[in-house]
Amino acid sequence: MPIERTLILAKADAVARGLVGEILTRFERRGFTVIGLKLVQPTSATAKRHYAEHEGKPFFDGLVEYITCSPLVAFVLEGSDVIEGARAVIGATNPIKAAPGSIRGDFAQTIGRNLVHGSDSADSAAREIGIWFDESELLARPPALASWLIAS
Ligand code: D4T
Repeated sequence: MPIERTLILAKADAVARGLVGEILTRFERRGFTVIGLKLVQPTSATAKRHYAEHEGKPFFDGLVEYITCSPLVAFVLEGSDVIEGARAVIGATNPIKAAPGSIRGDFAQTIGRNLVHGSDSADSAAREIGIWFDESELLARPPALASWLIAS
């Protein structure tokens, strides 16, 4: 079980609907640790960089408009297999197919307003964390405390 980091975005609709606390709680209850957190108004350039793999697709412009329309909350989670684990907490990309009990399955309806982003691989996580955070903004828990928390 590797200790990993992943980038989570609680997007514009999560902030507007007052769901940021609920979303953070879901990850914390699962045992993942928040090591960086900020409220950000994304620029179009940042949004395009984040979603670069989707450039040219029919939904790209709407996606950029959605995540730049108001502030979002970006955070970095650390924990055992957190990349896959956080994706499970978030649920399927299309909320209508997301399992009840997941964030999207409980709070979202449409793919164009799916509330949360979570990195989908170690490479994506490293790239995306670098877009939204400076390394100096990430405050890892000391390893002894991290293992004590997981063991409890
Ligand atoms: P994000 O990036 O929001 O966590 O979503 P996923 O990682 O779960 O899914 P993704 O990269 O395939 O899609 C990115 C983003 O684009 C929106 N989208 C996607 C859309 O509006 N229409 C579509 O047909 C697809 C495939 C939703 C998520």
